[in-house]
Amino acid sequence: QKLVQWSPTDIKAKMLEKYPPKVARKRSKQILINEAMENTTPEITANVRTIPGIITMRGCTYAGCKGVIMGPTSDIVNLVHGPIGCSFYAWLTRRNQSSYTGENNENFITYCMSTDMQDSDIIFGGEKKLAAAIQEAYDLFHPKGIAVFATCPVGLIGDDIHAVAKKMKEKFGDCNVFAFSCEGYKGVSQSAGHHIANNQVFTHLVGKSTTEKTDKYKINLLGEYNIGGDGFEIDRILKKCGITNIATFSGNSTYDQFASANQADLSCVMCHRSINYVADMLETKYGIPWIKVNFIGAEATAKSLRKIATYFGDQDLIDKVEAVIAEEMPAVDAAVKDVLPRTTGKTAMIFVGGSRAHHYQELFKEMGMKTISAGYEFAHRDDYEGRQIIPDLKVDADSRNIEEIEVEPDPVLFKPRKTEAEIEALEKAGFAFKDYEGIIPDMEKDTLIVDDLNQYEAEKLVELMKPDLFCAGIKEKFSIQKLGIPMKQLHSYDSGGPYAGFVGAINFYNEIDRLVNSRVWSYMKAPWQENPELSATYVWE
Ligand code: CFN
Ligand code: HCA
Repeated sequence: QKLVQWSPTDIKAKMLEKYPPKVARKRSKQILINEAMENTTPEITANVRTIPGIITMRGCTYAGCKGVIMGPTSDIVNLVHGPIGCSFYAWLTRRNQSSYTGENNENFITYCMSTDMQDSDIIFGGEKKLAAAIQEAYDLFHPKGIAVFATCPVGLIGDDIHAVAKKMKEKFGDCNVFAFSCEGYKGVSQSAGHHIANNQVFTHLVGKSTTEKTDKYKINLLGEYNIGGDGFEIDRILKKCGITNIATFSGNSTYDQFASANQADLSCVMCHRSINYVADMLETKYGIPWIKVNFIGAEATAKSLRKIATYFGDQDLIDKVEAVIAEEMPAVDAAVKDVLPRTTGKTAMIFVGGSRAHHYQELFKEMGMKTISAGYEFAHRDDYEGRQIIPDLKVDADSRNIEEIEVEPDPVLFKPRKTEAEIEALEKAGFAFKDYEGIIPDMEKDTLIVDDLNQYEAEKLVELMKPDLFCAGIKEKFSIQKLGIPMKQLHSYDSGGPYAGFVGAINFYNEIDRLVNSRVWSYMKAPWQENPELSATYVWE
């Protein structure tokens, strides 16, 4: 068999060659040959509409709002106003776990609640049906809160879900009812749904708690959704260090956690893409600064803990964090040492939502593996470049219909957690508050970065670059495996996890080792193996 080594330029050209010229031109701007931040690195186009006809990996705005941000909340009734399919789709598919039992077992995560709209509701309007469903949920559960989510038809027929929510809230008096205009068609991806969710959570929940949080070193953990139990492992570590996580947005979260987030000393942002709006609003209204953290990868976990300790600056905390790291790392080191001979030099591709395609590269690096191609489904340019980018109006037009809420400092509750002099001293000592990382500067030269990868391009990439492992979601899983390449879901973790923190890193090393070294994949015949014309190999220098 003839072996051909494709250059990144060849690969890009081959990915585009079958497209009509207009489509190729557009997609070309979303495929970047990485120059690893040398001056020649061109901009990547992101957060733009998927070209009709392309089978995208993306989800919709409703998925981003109902599924991602609000889905993991334990004791708020999540009621979907729409046809049953939308609710069924969002029913426990995201593997966000919850340990909350409440006083009366008020954990509603396992339920699937919907108004089950029918043709007649579409024609005559569904507001009465929605009010009846809210009443039913209230009578059944007497929850602290009921959240209502709009699906596409609700926006199209013009049901006023906010008016219904307000009326019911006034009627009950002891239950906070609020709604999200997160119709699936809004915006270009899940990302618009995050924004809508963030705005409403901030407006209707944050600051509403009556209990005072008095612990030392209080943080909010923003953008951690407890997929596969990641949040449990992070909480275990934080607790061991003496850091109190008063509110996770929104893994294993409760009504009261959201409501007390304004009392934290510091917000730690894990998935910047999905939650940066809340972090900024907490800072503006209550004076809570935020820092970027990442608990995916053992080294990244240690770095994030040190960063939190440095922010607070107390020697006791700094020592405690070092002691915890010293206690946890030997098991991690032993696990890495075990897998390294089998995983070093293996290659991976990662295509997931808006932050994991970057965060998981840390774990692969620890295993001596290279990420040769990666990209996000829906991240914005700031996630690619790792810096705040002034929104481009043209691009913003694609995240349509998101009402920006006005946030002003609260005259009573705004209290800067550190004085300006303290902040300046921290920054002088090299402490970066807003140093959120970017996939472009962090990936190696000549890697391929692809925004909003689609089914066709995924198969093409695998064919041309032949990675040892492909990471994406359920829609990609089986088509990739049929090509003879092991596939790991980095949304749902298949049924594995946790992968965050120290214990998570060990789990990940062992699972990936098994995957990339399993012989079963060599028995598969991919189309190019059966057809010699397609034979090619990608050699990593
Ligand atoms: S848990 Fe998060 S980490 S919230 Fe976001 S951008 Fe999705 S649901 Mo799927 S796995 Fe994914 Fe990220 Fe943030 Fe999850 S990479 S696509 S919307 N995501
Ligand atoms: C979503 C949720 C999702 C989908 C995962 C997948 C998740 O986008 O609606 O495609 O496997 O993590 O559950 O991203």
